[in-house]
Amino acid sequence: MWKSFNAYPLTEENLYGLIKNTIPLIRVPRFGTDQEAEELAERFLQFAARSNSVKTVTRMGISQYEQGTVGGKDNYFRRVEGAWSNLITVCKTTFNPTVKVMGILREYFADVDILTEEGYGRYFAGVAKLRTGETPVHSDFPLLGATDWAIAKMEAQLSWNFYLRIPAQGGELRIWDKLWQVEDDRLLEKGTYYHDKKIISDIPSITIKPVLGELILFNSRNYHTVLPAQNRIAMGSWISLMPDESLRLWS
Ligand SMILES: O=C(O)CCC(=O)C(=O)O
Ligand SMILES: [Fe+2]
Repeated sequence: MWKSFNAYPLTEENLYGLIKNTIPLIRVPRFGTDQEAEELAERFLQFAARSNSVKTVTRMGISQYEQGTVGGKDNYFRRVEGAWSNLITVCKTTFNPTVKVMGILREYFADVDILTEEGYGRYFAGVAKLRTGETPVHSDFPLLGATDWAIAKMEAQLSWNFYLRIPAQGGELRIWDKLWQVEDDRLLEKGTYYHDKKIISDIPSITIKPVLGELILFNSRNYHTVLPAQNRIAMGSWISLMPDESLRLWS
């Protein structure tokens, strides 16, 4: 349960607040300048135009859910190095947000790195997403769908998002004060990781309009959604707290 429905600044105490779910989110203003955000967005769009695009979310990078849980472990790890090389190309003239996030986290945690999978190597971390339309209510804490992956050992999962383009209308991030529980999956929409809206009826929430260039961190086990928007661009990954108190990033 959250102690208040406000955004908090980045401090060690507040990072633990996210992990323990006593606060809803952390905002880091000007993680990148407007110019850096715009340049990353431009370069991502040039790139995304050449890659596979789906209807509501155009992605650059791979995700453990899409390419892994759905596509298979070999399929995911076969694509990891290619995804890293694309990310590095896009970030060449600005900075690599994944590396910068790890740098910030190292001020508070001794051991922060990219997650690795035994027998496969490192994961990818840092998916850029162009959204149009609405993102349905969901929770990102894939213990059940990933029992034979290193992520299944995690104790908590945070999400970081760096906002590269924010439309004037819509695109708010809404988070409910409710952590996913195993029994919730009776309300999972078939073949997706989205939950029926019933799961959050009567649950209090916080709604934040992201600001260009800022970084937002939240506990992705809480149900959340992105309200309808056109051409909203963000880049992010997961941060898992592992049993040895290390933080590991992956997408
Ligand atoms: O883009 C956002 O504001 C949040 C997207 C999301 O669903 C997540 O980070 O898990
Ligand atoms: Fe999410």
